[in-house]
Order: sequence, then structure tokens, then C-alpha cells
Amino acid sequence: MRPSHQLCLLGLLLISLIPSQLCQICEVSRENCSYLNPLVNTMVNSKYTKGIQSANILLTLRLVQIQNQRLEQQLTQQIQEDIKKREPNITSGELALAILALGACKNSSEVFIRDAHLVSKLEEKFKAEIENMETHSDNPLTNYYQLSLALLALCLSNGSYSITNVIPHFTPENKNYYFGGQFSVDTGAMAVLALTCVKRRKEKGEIEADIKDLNKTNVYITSLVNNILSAKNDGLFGNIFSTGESMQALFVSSNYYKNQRNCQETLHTVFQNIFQGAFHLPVAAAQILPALMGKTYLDVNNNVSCACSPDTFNISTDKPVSVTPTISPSNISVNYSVQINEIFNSTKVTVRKGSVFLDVMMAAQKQNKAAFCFKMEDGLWGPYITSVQNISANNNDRTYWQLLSNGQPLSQGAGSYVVKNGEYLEVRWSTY
Ligand code: CBY
Repeated sequence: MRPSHQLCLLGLLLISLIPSQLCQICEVSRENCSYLNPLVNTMVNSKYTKGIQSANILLTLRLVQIQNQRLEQQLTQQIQEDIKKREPNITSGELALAILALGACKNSSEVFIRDAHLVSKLEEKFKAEIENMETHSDNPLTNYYQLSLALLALCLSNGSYSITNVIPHFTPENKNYYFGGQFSVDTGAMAVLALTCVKRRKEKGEIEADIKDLNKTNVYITSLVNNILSAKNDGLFGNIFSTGESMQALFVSSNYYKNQRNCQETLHTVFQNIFQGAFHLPVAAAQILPALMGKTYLDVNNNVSCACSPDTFNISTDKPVSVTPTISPSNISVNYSVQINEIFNSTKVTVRKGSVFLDVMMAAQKQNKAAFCFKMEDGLWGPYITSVQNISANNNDRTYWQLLSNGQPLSQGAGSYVVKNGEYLEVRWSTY
């Protein structure tokens, strides 16, 4: 554990002890530690029922050494059971996160990872992603965020992959870094972490690679970092939900946070968002907390024993800020439409004040099933709309149902976005 991290956890060391090489990391100082309490409380006090999908939460608990044995045990068990039950259908990114979380520090899951052959299963899933790209016009089975997670987990857990075959797929020119023409900062950040892991292992002589491949890796990292930096807005990268992982990418591969002003700018906006309750979903809290405590996914180290530091966060047992906002008795009315190419189906619906996008979709469906019927799947980020009017999203065609308000794409899902009176809401059949 780095000294400055201990400061946050234990409040023991003086700032002057922090070695200067750590200046590239932008983490919350000891006196501001309490700003992180809402994030920790959300993670610790939420109900987890989603099996392997909760791997992201366990990974963060272990990385930042939040001691909660009951929760760690519960999540570990759920993840292992889900792997046994759903293995062939688990995606590459889910399995990668599970391997990272279960093996984040020295613990008894090591045996499970080995006996269930998780690393070789991930190698297979990674290959299948690349094969799908070869047969489906460069489209992976899932997406590049997951492909990057898979490469990262393989790199950290000594899995095998051919650098010469894999690295060219990560060229920043690849369309999979872009959704609807816009650079996906989350995806770029995860790719930087994965490529930096490969680069470091090669530099340390732990893996063999051609010098040409190493040079390519360096060029790709630099270019992806520049794309992340170009997506800067008010100290955030992309939006608030991509900032944590972007910070991690910048920590491991750039000097951006050497400048304290850059760090203060990011932390200021992140704190504001914490106050406003932006991180009410445990996954959102889990994805930003490591960076705020100066940690990155590259710190996953299965040789370090799992934490036994005292609880220093003020973990309350209160329920976290509710996901469903308090519904007040007054009603609001919004416009809702479904757009498929040039065809629009529009309606006006009345919902309770404080309702979310999904409530509007359900009210419209009740009004007119033929025009507004839809299906969804429950994920870590809440409901994901899979089909509307029986037209389904498909990764091989890069199609999905986009959510918009007043013509602008939303940065929250259907279960989180709180609608306003008079707003024009839309689900649009789109390609990404
Ligand atoms: N995780 C994944 O595989 C998801 C990767 C991710 C890059 C993710 C964002 C980033 C993250 N940190 O987890 C991602 N979204 C992807 C890849 C996608 C595509 C999914 C299809 C595929 N090929 O796998 C796709 C279709 C482009 C997509 N996201 C769509 C949407 C919209 C969902 C609408 C619907 N049909 O329900 C939506 C709502 C955007 C819109 N306006 O339509 C959307 N995503 C959002 C807002 C988000 C953010 C969620 C933020 C929040 N608070 O709810 C996101 C964090 C995330 C999840 N998407 Co996508 C990005 C952000 O805003 N920073 C790995 C797995 C193991 O867990």
C-alpha cells in the first residue's frame, strides 16, 4: 500500500512522507476523506443479487481495502455460484472482472480460479471475440470495453495471448472505440490500462514481444491518452461516469496530474457530483472510488494478502440514497416518442413528479401496446432496453435503442434518469 493511501485509511503519516514520484496520482487528501463516505456507504449497504455482475464491486472493495468480511464473503460466493451456473453464457468482460476481483489479493478464491480453469476460459472467450470480428465486419461479440478488460485480466494473471495478433486490433483508428462517431472515453481508458499492463510486463522482461509490437503499443497508448484528454470538460473526461477509469488511465500513462491544478479541477467537480447523488448506483461508486484513493486496476496483485486494516471510513448502516427517487403526489406531463428511421410514434403521458424514463415508457406502453411495447434486461447499471416494437438490439449489426431528451442523448439509463415536466423524451433506433 502506498503511504498516501495509508493516510486516507489510517490517518497516521505526515504529508511530507509522500515520495515525489507519486505526484502523478491525484487522490483525495486525508482532510477530504469524508467526502468519499457516500460512495463507500452506497457500496457497502446496497443489496447485491446479480451474481458475477457484482465483481466490479468486490474488485473495488479489495483494491481500496475496505474491510467488510460479510460483504466480501457474500459477493465471492455469489460470483463463484454464478460462474458455475452460467459459465458458457458469461461474457468476456464479466469473466475478466471476476478473475480480477477474486484474485485481487491473496485469498482462498485462488483455488477456485485454478480449479475452474477461469484463466483458460477467458483465453477462449478473448479468442472468440477476435474471431467474431473476423467474420462480422470487425464487430466483437460484446464491445471493446470488455475486450480491453479481458486483455487486462489475461495480462495480470499470466494468461496467454499472442501480442503480435492482438495489439493491431487496439489501434486507436479501430471503429470500436467510437459510438455514433464519438470517442467512448470509458473504452479508451480501459484499453490504456490493458495496453500499459502489456507494455510494463514486456519492459520488465516478464513476457516476450517483438520490439515493433512494443513500439506500436506505446504509440497507441499515447494516441488514446490524447483522445481522453481531448474529451475533457470541467475537469471530467467524457462524463462523470467515465472519469474514474480515465483518471486511472492518466495515472499509469501520463503526467497530466503532475500539475496540481488539474487534480484540484477534477476533484472539485467529482465532489460536487458526489454531493448531488450522481453515484447512487453501486457500480458507479465502484468505478470511481479506486482512482480517488490513488489506486488503479494495475495494482491488482495476488501476492499481497487481503487487507486487515481497521475501518476508518465512517460506514453507516443507513440505506444508501434510494435508486428510485421519492415520488411526490403531484403529476407532470411529458412527450414521448419512438423513432424508427423516418417513422415517429408520439404521445403525451402523465406521470408522478420524480418519475424516471422507464416509468414514462411503461405509461406509454399501457396507453398503446402496439406502438410502445418494449423489453428490457436488468443489468448493473439498471434496466437496459433491448427491444421496442419487437425490434431488438444486435451487437453484430451495432444496433441499439438510444435514449434522448430534447434531442440530446442521455448519460444515464432508463431506470436512473429523472424526467422533467414538458420534456421531449425519445427512444431512437440507432447504430453505434
Ligand atoms: N460493461 C460494458 O460492456 C459496458 C461498456 C460501456 C462502454 C459502459 C457504458 C461503460 C462502463 N463504464 O461500464 C457501454 N456503455 C457500452 C459498450 C454500450 C453499448 C452496449 C452494447 C455492446 N456492444 O455491448 C451501447 C449500445 C453503445 C450502449 N452502451 C448504450 C447505452 C445506452 C443504453 C440505452 C438502452 N437501450 O437502455 C445509454 C443509456 C446511452 C443512451 N443515451 O442511449 C448508455 N449506454 C449509457 C448512459 C451508459 C453509461 C451509464 C451511466 C449511468 N449512470 O447509467 C455508461 C457508464 C455505460 C454503461 N453506458 Co452504455 C457510459 C457513460 O456514460 N460513461 C462491462 C460489463 C462486464 O459490465
